[in-house]
Amino acid sequence: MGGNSEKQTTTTSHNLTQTLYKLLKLIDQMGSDYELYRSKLEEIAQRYSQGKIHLAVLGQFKRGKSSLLNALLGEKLLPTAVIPLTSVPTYIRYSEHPYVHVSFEGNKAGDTLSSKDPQEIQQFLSMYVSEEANPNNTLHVEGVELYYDAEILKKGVVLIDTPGIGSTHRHNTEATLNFLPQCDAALFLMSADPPITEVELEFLKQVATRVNKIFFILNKIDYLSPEELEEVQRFIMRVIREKAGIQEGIALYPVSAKLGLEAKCSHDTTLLSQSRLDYLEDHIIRFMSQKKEKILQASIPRKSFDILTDLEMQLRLSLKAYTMPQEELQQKLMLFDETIQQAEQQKTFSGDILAGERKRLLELLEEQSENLRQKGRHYLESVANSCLYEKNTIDENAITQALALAIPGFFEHELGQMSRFFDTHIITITRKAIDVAIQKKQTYVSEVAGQVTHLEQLIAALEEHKKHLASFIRDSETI
Ligand SMILES: Nc1nc2c(ncn2[C@@H]2O[C@H](COP(=O)(O)OP(=O)(O)OP(=O)(O)O)[C@@H](O)[C@H]2O)c(=O)[nH]1
Ligand SMILES: [Mg+2]
Repeated sequence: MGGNSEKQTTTTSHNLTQTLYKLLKLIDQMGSDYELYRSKLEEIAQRYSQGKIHLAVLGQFKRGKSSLLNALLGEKLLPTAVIPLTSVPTYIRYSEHPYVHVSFEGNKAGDTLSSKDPQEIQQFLSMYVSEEANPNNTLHVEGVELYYDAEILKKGVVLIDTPGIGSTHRHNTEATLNFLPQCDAALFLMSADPPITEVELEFLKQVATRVNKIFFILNKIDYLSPEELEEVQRFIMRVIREKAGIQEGIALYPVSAKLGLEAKCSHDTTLLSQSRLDYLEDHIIRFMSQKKEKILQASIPRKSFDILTDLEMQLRLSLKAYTMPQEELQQKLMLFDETIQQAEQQKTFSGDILAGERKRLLELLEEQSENLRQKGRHYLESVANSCLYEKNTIDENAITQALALAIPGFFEHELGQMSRFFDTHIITITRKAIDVAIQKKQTYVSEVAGQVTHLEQLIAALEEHKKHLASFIRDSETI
């Protein structure tokens, strides 16, 4: 049984890696407009191949999220306080040699501290992740990473401290909601003061739709007597089931982060077991070594699916932008064809089309007038000469009469010829202008049609990949 299930996990893992790889290649074809989706998917694919799971501590402000992480890490590293504090998510990853790296939006160079001293690390972190020093992230911090040596981090777990929700600092709630898509599993922190609020419940519902595995934690149990603890636990479990609608896989872990940290720092095993931190920690570590791959196999397709849904929407918007003008263009083209037909019938054309040819026509007219002038002079000279020589007379009256007789016939003939010349010429240049316009429009239409087909093919391919990812999501076991 165990062997079969292991084999199945390996096959799923191979198939999922292949699917993600193919998807990245597909997005590569889409160009720089879709770079954001590519980088998100690449980050997910990379995390999957490295087996890194994102385990975030989530909850209302002041429930003791940063304190619990300190207790798990065994040192007071993350800043904690009685007022709303954490304003930027902090990623905690494994490294034998501790250091902190802060990156900023834009081109600003990052800030790094290499130190083994917990106090120094805490002071450095305070400058960037605390509401007091960096309110509403005015320092434009993009990411904070703490590299540390702790048992839990060695299992490929990336712990994440998040800003608390529901405080008067709305941006902290927003920062955490925006962060949810990056979260594979969560430690959902509550405490007894008060047990669970409306805001917390709404937040929990959102977390449950996004995150595949939730560990429910009741912190600050040092405030409670054993009877009170029992009562609070029963109350919270009921609310989770009845009000949040979560039925499966619920376990509530009571803990005192405060006592846990104290116990670890003073190596007091009695206090440690009293804090119940050891139980929680063992459980998370055991769970991660047994089920990490399964959580990732459920979480990664889900996150990729969400990215593809956003990407598909973007592609559909671009498609709409192309098809709308195409319809308009087809209509315009039809109108244009009609206009050409009318123009052909009338053999007269709009001033617009001829605007470019006007200068050439004027030159042609000048040329034709000069020809006519010369031709007229020669003809009239020949009429006068024939009077002089043939009739052998220099009778001025006779010459004038001969010229008067010849002039109307000559001009009638020449003007007729000239008018035919201009008619043919105008038709030729207009046809040329129309042909160029038609050609231009048709090239554009076929370019747009090409883009539309390309986008339609991309959307169809995306839909196929989404079906594939949906089958991974369906096949993933309840964890
Ligand atoms: N008595 C008691 N106090 C605790 C415990 N855990 C945390 N606290 C106190 O609760 C207060 C809030 O702790 P934080 O760790 O800063 O809480 P947080 O959830 O990170 O707060 P935000 O970052 O503002 O959301 C601090 O004063 C802690 O000392 C606990 O187990 N017992
Ligand atoms: Mg905090």
